[in-house]
Amino acid sequence: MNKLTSVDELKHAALEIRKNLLNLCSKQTIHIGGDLSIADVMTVLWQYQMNYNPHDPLDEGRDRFILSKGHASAVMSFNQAAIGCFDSNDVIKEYASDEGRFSMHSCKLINPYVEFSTGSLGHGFPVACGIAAGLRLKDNLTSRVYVVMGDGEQSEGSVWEASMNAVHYKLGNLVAIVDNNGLEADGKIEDITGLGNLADKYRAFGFRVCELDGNDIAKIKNQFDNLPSPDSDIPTVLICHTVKGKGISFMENQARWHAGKITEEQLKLCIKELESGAK
Ligand SMILES: Cc1ncc(C[n+]2csc(CCOP(=O)(O)OP(=O)(O)O)c2C)c(N)n1
Repeated sequence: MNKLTSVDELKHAALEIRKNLLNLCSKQTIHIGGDLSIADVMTVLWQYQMNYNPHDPLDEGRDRFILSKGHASAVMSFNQAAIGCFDSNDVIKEYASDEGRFSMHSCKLINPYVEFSTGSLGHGFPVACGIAAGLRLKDNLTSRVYVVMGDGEQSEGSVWEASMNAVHYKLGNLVAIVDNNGLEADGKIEDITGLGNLADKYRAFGFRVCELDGNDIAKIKNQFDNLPSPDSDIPTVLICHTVKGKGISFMENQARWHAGKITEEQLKLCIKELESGAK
């Protein structure tokens, strides 16, 4: 497919992703809260930013994407569908079925467009760092590695071991993205394992740190447009301030909607709310 280039096109694309997510959520339980919070970033990443050819998913020159918060597999699958990896109706039909290509957590064994299977928090980010280091060893100085983590995921020690290594190995080809929605599965991050000032923490480790509204398409696009060159020496982290459940008023900022299923009646209300918000 042709890449989307304008903010308006990307806003429309993000609306379509949200509609697909809610539709799927009316069929079965998905991790809807964290899918919706990161939907705008994922849309700009997959439909504008990444160098990725769905007809050649193993092309050496591709950008790599790791969904470290692997439970948000639905928002990734719908973005892959949007760029032509498969049909979005396939995602709705096959998601979490025994024979399907799409599971509750991102799985490489059944979906060939998944770079690395994830779901156990704290694993994807270290792997992304390893892939970024490996690209350097292979003299690939043009590909980037993008990795999306949750803010609850930041309490995994492996995130900080990997951060030290990312800086030590000068992985300027690494772009870490934190979905900073303030909620975990059961409650507020600050009540479970408070993160303090996350930007200062990454800065102290030696990252280039950018903070932004992660539900603002224009701001997200702008951050991607201004990334340092992939052959540079300092890894980037984008701390994206987002709203869990973004776009659906009864889900926003509610830990109860970390995962769940909606009724057909609720689906109609959700679609109406999304469409009225888009005007
Ligand atoms: C190692 C590990 N521990 C626990 C879980 C169960 N779990 C799944 S999602 C989740 C909450 C994650 O919160 P966050 O990273 O903030 O994700 P988001 O709110 O963006 O969905 C937890 C604890 C897991 N998947 N992996």
